[in-house]
Amino acid sequence: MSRVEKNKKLNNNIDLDGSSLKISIVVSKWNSKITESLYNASIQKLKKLGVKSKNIHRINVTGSFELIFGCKIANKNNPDSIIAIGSLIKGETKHFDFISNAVTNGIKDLNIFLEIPVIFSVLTDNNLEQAINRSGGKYGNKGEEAAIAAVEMALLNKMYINN
Ligand code: DLZ
Repeated sequence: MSRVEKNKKLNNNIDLDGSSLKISIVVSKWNSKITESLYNASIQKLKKLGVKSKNIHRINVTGSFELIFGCKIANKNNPDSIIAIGSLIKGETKHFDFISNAVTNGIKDLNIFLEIPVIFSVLTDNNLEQAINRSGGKYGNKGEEAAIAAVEMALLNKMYINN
């Protein structure tokens, strides 16, 4: 199949076949009820897309701020993509803003400097209810979207490396 044909399929989300992929997932332990829901949805979706259990590796980190370094550790295992999962919930101090900005920028930097995609699956919510709604509640589960992005971007990357 030509690159153009492959790209067309990818753009239409057809045949997202993850069976050849190795994916790392870095999970923050802060607000673990939320991050575990995101993780479980990601895993389920990755498996539906054909990623083999033996090719999915998990690393736990202390909080969302540590996701950046966690991704650097995960990268040593040579994955095809990395999913960073965290949940930041606004408190009464400015910590939320500092950490949200740092994590967003840190993961952006990883996408610039690493040779593989790092998927941003960090919820930034005003309260717990909003976080629940986006991790399996009325707005679905963002972990699933992260899994699709991880497979799609890894395949896109491989397509260009291999051709
Ligand atoms: C300190 C902190 C605070 C206040 N809130 C959160 C949060 O809502 N979500 C999260 O993932 N982590 C939080 N943390 C912890 C920081 O991410 C980090 O683990 C610590 O500042 C130690 O570097």
